[in-house]
Amino acid sequence: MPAKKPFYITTPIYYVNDIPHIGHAYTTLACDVLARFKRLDGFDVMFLTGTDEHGQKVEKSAAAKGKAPIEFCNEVSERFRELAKFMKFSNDDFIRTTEERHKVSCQALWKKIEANGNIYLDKYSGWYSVRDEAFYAESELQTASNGDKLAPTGAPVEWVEEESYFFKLSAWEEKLLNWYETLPETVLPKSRKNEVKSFVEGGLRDLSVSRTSFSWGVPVPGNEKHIMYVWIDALTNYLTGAGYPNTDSEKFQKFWPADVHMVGKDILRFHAVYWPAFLMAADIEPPRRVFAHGWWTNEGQKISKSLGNVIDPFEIVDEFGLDQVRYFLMREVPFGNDGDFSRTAMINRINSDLANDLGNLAQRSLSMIFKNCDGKIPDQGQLKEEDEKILQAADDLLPAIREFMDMQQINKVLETIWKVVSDCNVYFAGQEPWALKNTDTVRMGTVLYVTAEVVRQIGILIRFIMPDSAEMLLDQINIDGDKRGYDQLGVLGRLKTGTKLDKPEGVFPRYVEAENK
Ligand code: ME8
Repeated sequence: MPAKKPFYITTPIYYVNDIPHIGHAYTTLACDVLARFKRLDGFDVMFLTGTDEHGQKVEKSAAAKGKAPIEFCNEVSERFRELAKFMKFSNDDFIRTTEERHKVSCQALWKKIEANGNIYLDKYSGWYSVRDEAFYAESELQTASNGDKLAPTGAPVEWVEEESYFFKLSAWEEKLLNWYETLPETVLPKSRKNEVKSFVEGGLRDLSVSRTSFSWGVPVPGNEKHIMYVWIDALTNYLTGAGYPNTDSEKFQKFWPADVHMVGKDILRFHAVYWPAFLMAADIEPPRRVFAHGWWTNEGQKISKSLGNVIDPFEIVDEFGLDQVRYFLMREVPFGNDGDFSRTAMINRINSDLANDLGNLAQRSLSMIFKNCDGKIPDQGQLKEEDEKILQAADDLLPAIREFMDMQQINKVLETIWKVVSDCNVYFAGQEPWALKNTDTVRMGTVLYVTAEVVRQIGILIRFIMPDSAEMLLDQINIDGDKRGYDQLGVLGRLKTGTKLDKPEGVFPRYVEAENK
């Protein structure tokens, strides 16, 4: 058997200054969905997530809670691991930047960049925002109504003057501009690539990459009073996860460069400008792609702690169901665009796409088979044109959704699948198998066979998005575990006549508001 093709996907590592919210769950979910899809499609996947635990912001948050930084990090990081379990994220590893393996990796990368002549010691004087952990030029700042200077994100800034190491970012403009044009697309969506390109075309200044005014971080090798800038530390997690600095290891050889770094649009510049420049400066290949997704608001409002409208992923999953939330988040918004979380939209998706469309299709067809065909999948019989047409539509799904997945157009994948669900409902209603019960049981068998076959294929195809519900559905049709992949044995195969059904149970319940129950 040929070796499986590797696929390495990463989430941002989340700051532990705050507990996880819907935004963090969203990014990791998108990666989980991509990772599961690729595994089902025969790839050897490594999916990495984790927590970003160093820097001034975390140090201050720990102090505000009266805790030692590491004690504080342990607690909040644990909450992110709980979320991953709770939402059935299939990450292969969870990295914490406070781990020894990561310190070793950061220091090795630093030394390599320095040995290549890309780091020099100077003095930084300028603006810094602890909340954003970012340096800003005077020209980028806004002035608040009280006269205070603010970062473009609205975060407070402070004046910093200290000795600092600098990374020669200015030397990498041309190489970066070339990298953006490497195909297949290195930065997506395209609008984001254009943003990043014009930022680079506007000229890059060297970047301060160490601080001396606090100690919570990775020391600079050879000059330990300097702590590495938290972003060089954080970005290096992607290398650490692949086994760096063991570049000869099987793992590193297999998984580097990463296939997709998934990020929110807020941190695109770090990933699509600084990170590839750091890597190229260390003679390491940059990632194959950075994808920046959009921003969620809550019922039209910016999500923020001060507005008290933070959406807790644990709560919404408890209320609506895990697969329902997974489906909603991936379906509601064109992936890459901003999206608005609203209860009405969530309930509509659950009741219309899941309960009415897919749920009813499965329940009606499988119940009819259970009652009228001795609980077994009937003979396919003689296929008519309309039968062939709907089967062909299902067979065409995999190649179509592969293409969308390669561009991370997750919502398009779901739209494409649901178009076949809806066409199959039209087919089923049009064929009226219930009316054939007393007139033509052979034809009834064909219609039920065809519908069950489409349900089987959809059941396999949706495993990456709604793992539990898909398994329940496939269990009811008694599909073997090894016949649930995206291959000839699985989705590309055919349902076997005579397969015994379990009593069909609705897999996608309707959501009923509590007061109407
Ligand atoms: O930036 N909508 O960590 P962070 C969508 N540690 N996504 C959202 C969101 C929202 N309203 N809010 C947060 C950091 N996110 C750094 C990253 S990586 C080397 C270091 C998601 O805890 C989105 O993915 O602030 C965003 O990029 C990320 O959380 C920011 O997480």
